[in-house]
Amino acid sequence: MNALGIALTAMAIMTLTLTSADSAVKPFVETREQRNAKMAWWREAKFGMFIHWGVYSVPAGKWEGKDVPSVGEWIMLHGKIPCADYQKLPEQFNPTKFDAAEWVKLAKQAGMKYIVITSKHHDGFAMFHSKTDPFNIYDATPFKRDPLKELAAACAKEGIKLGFYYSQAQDWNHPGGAAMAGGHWDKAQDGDMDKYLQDVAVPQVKELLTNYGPIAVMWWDTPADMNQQRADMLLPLLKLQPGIIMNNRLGFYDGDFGTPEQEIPKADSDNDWETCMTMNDTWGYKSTDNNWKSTQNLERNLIDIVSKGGNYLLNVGPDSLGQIPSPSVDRLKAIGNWLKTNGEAIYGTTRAPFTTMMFDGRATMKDNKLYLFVFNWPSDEIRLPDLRTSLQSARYLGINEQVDYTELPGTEMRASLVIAPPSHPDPIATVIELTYADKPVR
Ligand code: FHN
Repeated sequence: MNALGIALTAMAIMTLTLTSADSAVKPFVETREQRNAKMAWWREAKFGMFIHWGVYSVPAGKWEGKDVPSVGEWIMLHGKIPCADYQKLPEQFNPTKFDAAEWVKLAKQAGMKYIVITSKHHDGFAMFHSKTDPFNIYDATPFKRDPLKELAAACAKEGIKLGFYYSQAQDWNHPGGAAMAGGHWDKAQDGDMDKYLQDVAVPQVKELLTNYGPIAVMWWDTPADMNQQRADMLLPLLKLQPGIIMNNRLGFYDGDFGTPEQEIPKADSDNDWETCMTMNDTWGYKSTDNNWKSTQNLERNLIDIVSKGGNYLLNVGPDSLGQIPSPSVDRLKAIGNWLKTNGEAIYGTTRAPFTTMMFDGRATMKDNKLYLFVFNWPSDEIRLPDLRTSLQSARYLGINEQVDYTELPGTEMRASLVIAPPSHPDPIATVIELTYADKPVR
């Protein structure tokens, strides 16, 4: 499939994902207080690590010596690889460099508060010791370990919340898995979807929500051919994890949060949403994909997303030895370093009382404080709109200088603020903390 075909495929997936999963049918009966209590940690966390890791990291984007133009985890479909050939891959999958503690330590160093990892992607290969089906990393590879078990233990030890991604509808190696974006290409894939759900998806999700300790997020994906009857086969399993939250991609039902992908929506509601994004162009590892976004781009994406009330789920795609690519590691460490001195302007904040920025930057709010993130300073000053409260103090986070500001006269309770540029602005973003007499409102 050429690049256009891939783009159209992705569009089709996204349309299906965002429309079919964005129904208004609420999956749970809960009070506002119950919902707020359930979402509290997630709204505070703001920043998570997405991990796309699977047997597709073995071919890493190439098949029979040729590049397969697609994201790494879609190589089987775009390469139209026969099931029997793909099912030989686990013999070569022995990620001896995998170290769960190292991955969790990196997430913490990056300032990430939760991890969502692919437990089973569309290729149907389970990255855990599934008793449901031997097409899994424990039974089918020389590795003979359960990386999700090891990751769950490392997350519990370090206080990082753990979520599982599960492809509940698309499954290219089990008969009856939904056919999307080019459908089935191998007779072995033909079968009944309800039987696939009953025999594979339901028991595997049950294993995931039973055998790995506290699971904080269920991250469903591509709800192809899902309907209420099929969603109702899976939804009750969440009762195994009291307090768990789920995204909006189960199918038929809405979810606890929206999932804009590779994009940052405008800030137009107080709904919960999470942008998921790659650091290069692929979710699953591809040896040829070195189109890495800059640290500044990634950091400013985090600031932009949080200023609009969202979470950022930033992806890493480990290789077939279990190593996170070094360009990802370098970027995550740099982002974490910036968050060390500026994180209080990110974690636990909400949208500021104005969305139109009068300067090249963003703003967040927490209680009686406003945080301004100035990306590029104008030559003279930045201005803030009038706010119904009085400014008590101003300071830079991460810059050892006084904030030079003037309050211009306005109505008795409303004044606009002019702030002169510092001598050494932060190249990612200069953060100014403004403390007011009470919560700043327009
Ligand atoms: O098809 C998948 C894709 O491989 C990747 O997992 C993304 C991540 O959100 N979800 C689907 C495309 O929307």
